Amino acid sequence: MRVAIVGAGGMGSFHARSLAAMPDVEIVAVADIRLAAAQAVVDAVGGTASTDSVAVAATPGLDGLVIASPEDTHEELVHAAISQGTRIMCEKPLAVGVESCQRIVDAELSLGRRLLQLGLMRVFDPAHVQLAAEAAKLGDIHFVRCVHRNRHEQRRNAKLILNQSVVHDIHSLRWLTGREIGRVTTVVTPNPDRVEHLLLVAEFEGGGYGTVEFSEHAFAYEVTVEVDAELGGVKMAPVMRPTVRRDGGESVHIGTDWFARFEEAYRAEAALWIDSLGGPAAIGPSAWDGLVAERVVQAGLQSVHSGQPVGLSGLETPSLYRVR
Ligand code: ISE
Repeated sequence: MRVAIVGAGGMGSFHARSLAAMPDVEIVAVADIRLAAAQAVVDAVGGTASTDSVAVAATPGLDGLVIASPEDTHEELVHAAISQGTRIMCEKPLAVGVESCQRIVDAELSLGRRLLQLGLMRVFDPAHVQLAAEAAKLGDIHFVRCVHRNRHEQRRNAKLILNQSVVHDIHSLRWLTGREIGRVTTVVTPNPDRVEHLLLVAEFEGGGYGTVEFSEHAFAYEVTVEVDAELGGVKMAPVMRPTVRRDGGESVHIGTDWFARFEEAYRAEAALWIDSLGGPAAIGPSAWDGLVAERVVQAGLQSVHSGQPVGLSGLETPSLYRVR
């Protein structure tokens, strides 16, 4: 499989290394606006370094393209790859703005084929998968609580936090319940330009609530989910970590970055993608999931600014996207 990677930051270089370790995968190009970053990845995995991401995305004859560049570049890169019929693994968010996401969905709809797998990789995380399997046995889901703690140094605004981080939890809410979100209320502290904490309350179509509690500068990186359902509830299993006993104390190191926490999920996600390249169409989280999540993100943002709940009009899922 001839694969190119656009974006040589943390995520792009992680994907490049795990893909290069798979049998039958050849990394043919790595693009980044910083040539040195692209070259550093090429030095580790092979291929050619470039600063022209769009040209790399539009390379004829690729089996797959990984898009791990900043989100405002995604739309152009996705269309460049789609124009060549190239399969795509695109990091979340799909794109910024509902219209951009809609144009990507429209491009797949007019092809009549899914080419894109979206990086909403919680669905590959063993702890999430176990939780989903148990929740599915407990009847109607009434409530889902997602807690997402980051340990970021930088200060992000509400738009970036919703698009880059909370988008994962929005997908978890939809995936776990199989329901769409009909109304969103979001509050932040201390203010939308510099968020420390964000609380998003989602009301599902057909009943039930979900919450996302997000913290930007927490003590560690931590993602957990709890579900309450008709017959009981499920709490996500704690990640297995050793308890270290030393100097009269016991401690568990939780860690501060998502690569370590979700390493297995990222690898499973990439393995599924490579496997799917031998089949007729992309599987896993889709461009449609990206569009729906972006609608919730934008509604959430509107709510942050208006202080009011924001309703989302119902959408009919096109048949191309009905099987997940
Ligand atoms: C980061 O970009 C990720 O994708 C992580 O999964 C997420 O938990 C984190 O909040 C984001 O900043």
